[in-house]
Formats: sequence, structure tokens, C-alpha cells
Amino acid sequence: MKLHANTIAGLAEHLESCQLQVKDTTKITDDHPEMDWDDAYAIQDAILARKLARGARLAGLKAGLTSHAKMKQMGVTTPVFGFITDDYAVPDGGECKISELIHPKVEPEIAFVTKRALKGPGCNIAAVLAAVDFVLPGIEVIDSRYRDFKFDLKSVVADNTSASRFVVGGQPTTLEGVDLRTVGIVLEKNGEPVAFGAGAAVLGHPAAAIALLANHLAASDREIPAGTLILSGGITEAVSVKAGDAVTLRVQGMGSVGMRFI
Ligand code: OOG
Ligand code: MG
Repeated sequence: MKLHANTIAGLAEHLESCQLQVKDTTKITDDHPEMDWDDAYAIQDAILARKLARGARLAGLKAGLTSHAKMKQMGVTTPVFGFITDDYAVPDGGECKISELIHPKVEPEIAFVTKRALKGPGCNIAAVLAAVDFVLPGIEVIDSRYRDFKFDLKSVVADNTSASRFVVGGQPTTLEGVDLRTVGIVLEKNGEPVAFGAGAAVLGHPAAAIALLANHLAASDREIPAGTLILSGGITEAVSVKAGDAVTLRVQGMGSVGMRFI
């Protein structure tokens, strides 16, 4: 750790205030170039602690920047991990208020729910598949607190990987007979298909994102508990949305999920 505990607490407060007050900021490595990975995740943890202290509940975990499309769009090369809280959840078909967000984009994702705990190090796709209860379609709404969505990896980790809203739904599906690599997805905006892909876009197999998350948590002696919802990362580039837009994600064999922006 390179940053003082007070600095970490101050940066967590700053980033969370930007989120709550719907205003953007410069990336924090501009002012704190010495910040390391542990500092970045400590800031993220401090943001979670602030939310829990105010009565929010942890709704799940997320992996991000897990596809080449996303890495290329954001100009980075490694996945990142974050959290989602219950107040980020939008019901399937429900409304998301644009006035509460800075510059939202949507991402088509495959969401996992575990039935057994997953603990690294050494977690792999097979261990993930054995621990999965079901998978289902999910749309993540990302909303970087950084001006023009411009950041480096440590800054985006500190900003809880741009997490802001999500919806899961459709047809929860067990993995027997399902090859997540070849599962096709279509993201529609206002009835028009705007992005297409298949599960393999995420690290060759979306379960690999869950294994990476378990191995990441293991470094601080944590695990993915049984019953955890996990977003495995955008399969395609993120798509900007504005008030009046409706988005639907169709996942092969898993139905569809959607939300409207008002
Ligand atoms: C970071 C979060 C990326 C994903 O699914 O790739 C993410 C960002 O692009 O702002 O959630
Ligand atoms: Mg995402």
C-alpha cells in the first residue's frame, strides 16, 4: 500500500459523492500516481463499507473488462472485479432513471449464481462449473464516475469498476448440456439489434471470469460464498443509452431480460 489510510477514506468519499451527486471527476491516479493495486481495491472496499453502513446490502459481485471488445473499447488489458448492491437492481422490464446517472452504457452479460462456495487459489473452469447453480441473462449499466469514461485500471478499480445498475432475468438455466462458449446473444436497443456475440468472447469461456474472481479474492483470503450472483463481464462493447431508450438482451436458450431508461 502506498496511500495513507486517510487518503483512501477521502478518495472513497469523493468517488461515492460523485456517484450520489451525479457529477464526474478526473481520474484519481492524476493526483495520486503512486497508488497501487491494493490501494485501489481498498478504496473500492471503503465505498462498499460506506454503502453497507447506510443500510444497503451486497447483491453480488462482478468481473469486468473480460472480453477483447471491452478491453479494446477502454484501452486496457486486464480484467477487474467489483461489487453490486441491492439498490443497483432494476426489476426485469423495469425503469432506470437517467437523471441518477452521469453517462450510462449497457453491457450484455451472462450472470452466474453459485450453489457452493468457490475458493482460490487454483480455481479453474471445471471447479466453477461444479459450483454453479444456474446462469441467466443480465444487463449491466455501467456509469464511470470519470470524465468521458477515461480511466486507467487502478482508477476504475477504485471506482468499483463503474458499477451502477443491473437487471437479471429471463430463464435461469442449469449447465447440463449447455456449452457457454457457443451460447449466442443479441442486444437490442429500441427494437433494433445493436450488438451480437457468443459466450466465448469472455476469456474463451465466461466461467473463466468467475475462476479469476475466486483467485483474486483468495489473495486476501476471501471466497465467493454459495448463493452469490456474479456478472461475468460485457460480451460486446458497451452501448450508450439515453432517456426514452429501451434495451433487451436475448440469450440463446435463456430467454430475454430488459429495462427502460426514463
Ligand atoms: C469498467 C467496467 C467494465 C465489463 O463488463 O466489462 C465492465 C468500464 O468499462 O467502465 O463492467
Ligand atoms: Mg460489466
